[in-house]
Amino acid sequence: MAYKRQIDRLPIIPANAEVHNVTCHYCIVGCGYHAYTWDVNQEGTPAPGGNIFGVDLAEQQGAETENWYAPSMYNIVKKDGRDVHLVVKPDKACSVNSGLGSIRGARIGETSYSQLRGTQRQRLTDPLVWRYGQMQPTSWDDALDLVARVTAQVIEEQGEDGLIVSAADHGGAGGGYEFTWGTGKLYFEAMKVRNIRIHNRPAYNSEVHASRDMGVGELNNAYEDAELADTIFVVGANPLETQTNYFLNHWVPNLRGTTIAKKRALLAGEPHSAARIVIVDPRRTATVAACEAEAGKDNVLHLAVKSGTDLALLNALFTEIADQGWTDQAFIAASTVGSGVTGSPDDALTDFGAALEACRMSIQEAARITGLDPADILKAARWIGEPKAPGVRRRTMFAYEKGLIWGNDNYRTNGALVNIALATGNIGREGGGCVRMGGHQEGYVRPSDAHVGRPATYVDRLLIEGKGGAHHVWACDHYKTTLNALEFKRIYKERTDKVKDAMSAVPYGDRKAMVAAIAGAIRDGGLFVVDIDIVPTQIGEAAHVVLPAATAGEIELTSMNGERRMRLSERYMDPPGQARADGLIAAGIANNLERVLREKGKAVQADRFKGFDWQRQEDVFMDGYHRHARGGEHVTYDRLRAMGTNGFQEPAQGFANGRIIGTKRLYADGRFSTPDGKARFLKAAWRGLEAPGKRAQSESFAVLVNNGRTNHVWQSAYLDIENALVMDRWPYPFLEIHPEDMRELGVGQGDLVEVYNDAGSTQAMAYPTSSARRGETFMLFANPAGVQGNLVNGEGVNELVIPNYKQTWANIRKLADAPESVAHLTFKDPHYQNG
Ligand code: MGD
Ligand code: F3S
Repeated sequence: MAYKRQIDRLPIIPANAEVHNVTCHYCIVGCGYHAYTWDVNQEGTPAPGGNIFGVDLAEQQGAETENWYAPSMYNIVKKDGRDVHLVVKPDKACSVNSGLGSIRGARIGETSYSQLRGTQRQRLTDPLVWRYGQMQPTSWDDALDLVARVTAQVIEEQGEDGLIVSAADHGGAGGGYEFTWGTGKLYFEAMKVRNIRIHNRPAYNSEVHASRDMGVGELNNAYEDAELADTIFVVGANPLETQTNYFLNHWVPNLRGTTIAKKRALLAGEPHSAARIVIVDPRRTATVAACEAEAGKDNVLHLAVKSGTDLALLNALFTEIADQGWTDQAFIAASTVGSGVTGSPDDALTDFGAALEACRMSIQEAARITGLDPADILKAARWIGEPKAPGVRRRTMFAYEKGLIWGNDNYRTNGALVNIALATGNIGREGGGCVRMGGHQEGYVRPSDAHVGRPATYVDRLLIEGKGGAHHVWACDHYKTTLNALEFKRIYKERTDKVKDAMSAVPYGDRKAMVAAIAGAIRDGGLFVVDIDIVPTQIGEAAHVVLPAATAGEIELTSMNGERRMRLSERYMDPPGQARADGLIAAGIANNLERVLREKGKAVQADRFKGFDWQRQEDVFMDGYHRHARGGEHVTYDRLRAMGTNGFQEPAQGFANGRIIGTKRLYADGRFSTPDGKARFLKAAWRGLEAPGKRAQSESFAVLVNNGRTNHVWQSAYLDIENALVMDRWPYPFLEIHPEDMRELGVGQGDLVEVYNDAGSTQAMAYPTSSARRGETFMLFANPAGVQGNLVNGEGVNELVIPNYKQTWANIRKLADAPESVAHLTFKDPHYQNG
């Protein structure tokens, strides 16, 4: 049966409920919410004085009323040890979402830990250690002592390169600036760890190196720019499903023409109309369908490129725009480097003319490579660059995400898009910007990572090769989110089992013998793993110590969204059991390392672990962000609290009249993030499928396995696996296939299929999709019940170790008829339709 919440009555929020500022901890957009808590034995009344809304709830409320909440926003949780009602509800006054929720954020309430209502009961509550053949709960002191002793032993035997670290670098649910500062101070200041990687990729690197090298930080505009743009040009992103309220609250009004009055007021003296949009994506997405419905088909151009050929398209657009004279010569002269300046060893970073020559591509050639109609490429060039009236430049906003970032030739393709934005003078200007759409919120402040080097170490390969002795894993699950995932898992299990077996052979209480046994197993190729997470993960099953972290709502934390909007998300409930903030866990590891090193007589080494005497999140923030972030000196918790759900846009410029003064858009003064303030263009010639093995795979296997996100599911489904709504809809990762391809394969809707190639195999559930192109499938990524990364060969990375997931080819065979767990599913086209 399809999912039902079975709730017939919800309590009214009383007038005296406590109100807390909350930033949705899921995606980059960072919608503003309020959390309301009040004693479990109380409830409000319909009378205006008896409820938080101050209205008579006995009367019918208007269609757009704020005076309600949904069952998914509700729970009963613990606060300061007492049971309280909890409602987490979108805030209409937040400029990001204006009261909109998403299918993810509007469930923050029901995805909270509740012993009374049984939600998220899988949360980790106590430190766990491998003891007598299983994971057993223990105290923080016991667990941290073991972590410190084994880590110190590994460093003694192998140096700091023997310690491998996987650490998230995000805000939101990942723990915010406090998380990155805590872990950063531990691994980059007290230690100089080089073998470190980030949560979603196998090395410690930027996903947008090219844009940064060119002097263009990747989050450079304001969400308002999507309302002011004449054209939005978006590559490899599906914002309706992945940045939902940014799309609904800022793009759609512009596409509908409802922001014209705002445009007139802000951009006087220019003609204005509803925006046009160009979407570059090999498949027809929910975003394409929604744009057509909202803007009308004539204002939407879907460029369904052949997978991985964006660079050819972008270079042809750059060439056409330049040849037509649609470039902004004044901007190029004032804000970009002149000829002869390079700034990169291979001359790739350069001036406009040299870059244009290197990138030059004809429309015909691009049409051949991309499979597009030449007339559509010309149309896109016009929509981007053609002046909207004589002498009045078109305002074009450029956006991209994983279809580009996790696609073919990341560095050059990223640079090729920035080339067009710079050439048309569209960065630092209202209605412009060249931005990644982003994933999760950001919250990065760490000591210098310069020692990591470039290219950074391919950490997952090191682990597969048997290198390293200890692995600290912070909020990552490589089993679901790496490439070459089957092989990774096989070797990782083998190595960690060696340590488990050694541990099982000595009494746990004999610490000396235990550390010696672990060290012996490591010398024999074993790996000792400490997993720090909020929930049990698949990689966590291999761990020897598991440390329970607290998450948003349970601790105070700060983060910024896709327009650099920083907020303080306040604590409104208790963490489960003994769970602690990540920053404080990092401090615990540091304090224990200091103690153990002193015991070993290594005073100089021990001294490096001083300075972790934090008691609260705010201490971590003041030590990290306040002292080290650009403009951080103006920012404190109290000031942020006063700025509510709107916060300010980073970097902070000052503090006046009780408000932090922010920065609406970067580069508005025409100066970029380079030593001389001038942006660079990039020589980015097309070179086919760049990552090793991709071309051969494309020629040897029958179907493209394009892959990515869907609206319901958040990341690797780490909270969703215990959420009935999501699991009811997607018990298995879907594989969208054209119905004719299904017929030829003998596969019916909901059947389980094996997808396999030279790198590995995985499984998915067939979902007939008539808008899919023949031979091109789309699989839900990073799913616990079928890992797409199993199909991506280990060499499938660019020269800076950014994985190429999107270009994957494989064969398909049927495994089983649709199981009972999918019998209730609808297989209708999920896209919203015209008319
Ligand atoms: P994806 O689905 O990974 O999401 O946000 P997006 O990048 O929007 O990929 C986007 C599109 O890339 C897909 O539609 C795919 O068809 C297209 N694509 C594939 N190959 C190519 C190609 O060769 N060229 C082009 N031009 N396009 C291609 C990702 C973002 O989403 C991120 S990074 C995170 S961390 C967040 N995760 C997330 C989530 O898990 N669930 C939901 N619902 N929202 C999320 N928001 C964030
Ligand atoms: Fe949350 Fe808003 Fe994204 S509600 S999931 S931040 S679109």
